[in-house]
Amino acid sequence: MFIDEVRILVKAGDGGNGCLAFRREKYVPRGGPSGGDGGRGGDVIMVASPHHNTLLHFRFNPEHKAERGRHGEGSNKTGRDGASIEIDTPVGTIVYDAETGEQLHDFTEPGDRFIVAHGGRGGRGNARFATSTHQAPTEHEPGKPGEEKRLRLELKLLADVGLVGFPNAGKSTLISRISAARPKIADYPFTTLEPNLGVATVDDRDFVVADIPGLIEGAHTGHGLGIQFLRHIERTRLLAHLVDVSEMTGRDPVHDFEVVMEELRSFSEEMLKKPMIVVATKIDAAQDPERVAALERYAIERNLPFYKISSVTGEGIDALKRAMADAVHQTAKNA
Ligand SMILES: Nc1nc2c(ncn2[C@@H]2O[C@H](COP(=O)(O)OP(=O)(O)OP(=O)(O)O)[C@@H](O)[C@H]2O)c(=O)[nH]1
Ligand SMILES: [Mg+2]
Repeated sequence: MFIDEVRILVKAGDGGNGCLAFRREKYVPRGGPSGGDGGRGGDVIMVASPHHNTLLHFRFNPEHKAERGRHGEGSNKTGRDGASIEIDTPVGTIVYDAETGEQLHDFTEPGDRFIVAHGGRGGRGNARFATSTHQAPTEHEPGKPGEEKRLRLELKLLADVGLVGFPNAGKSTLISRISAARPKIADYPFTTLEPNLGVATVDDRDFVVADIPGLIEGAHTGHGLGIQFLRHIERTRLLAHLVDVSEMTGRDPVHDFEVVMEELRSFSEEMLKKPMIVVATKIDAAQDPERVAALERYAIERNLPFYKISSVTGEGIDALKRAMADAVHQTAKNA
């Protein structure tokens, strides 16, 4: 299951109350005020963790509360501060206040920390109110409540490679060949309704691949599944554009390629600036070599790397995987 949005409740610790007390000592008839301050409530801090890729753990644990501050005590004892809690969230999480819709933070780097709810201040004890003219104060404050917020967390998938192409182009089949992802695969369009993520490994280099729904002509006007799902690959470093070159499509591969490019453009110009690898798929089922050759020429004219694969026979898969890893790590270095 792919999860990219979750709601959680965070509650920082309340401040401890200030204390009302007077010294009582054996040989001192009238002691002075000695009520200590309450401790601060703990904060709720979110931390970007490189070890989390999804918001799934929040589904099982939607409430996070920090400890309250202890109350002040007599003999001028300040209450202990409440402990803060840290909650891990994947890099790429954007935090919104669920009530106002305001964006509070965008976690872009591992280790990035942000206080989502501040602990309440402790109340002052009566000792703090003593002055030369006011020697037996009875004033003391309650602790301030800790902040409580409903948050909406949104995670844009931090995939490195986005697979784009027509429905049925073989995107899900490819991700199942190069990663442990096991998405639904079928010979009808729009099999994939939700993005699938897979981790591919070449030698010791990992990269995350996102398999998304197919695009068709007019997707930006709502045809098929629309284009909104493209936001899941907005931050990828590389696009692999899959074009079915078999006769089964009944369409021209070069035309398919252009249609998808147009849909990408209508989502955002940035999409077209991403490095792209052109992948001719289902070459085992392509009878007419000219269909493959035409696409290859088209790619070469545009300086786009070209690969041909069959997910059935395995032909070309390793070379493509290696090219993806190289491109991902190359753009990582340049970034
Ligand atoms: N002959 C052949 N068939 C393939 C190959 N790759 C995928 N297929 C078949 O093509 C059909 C569509 O494959 P999918 O992987 O579901 O295609 P998709 O691009 O994910 O499709 P959507 O999710 O609908 O966008 C399935 O019946 C696959 O078995 C291939 O290399 N050769
Ligand atoms: Mg699919």
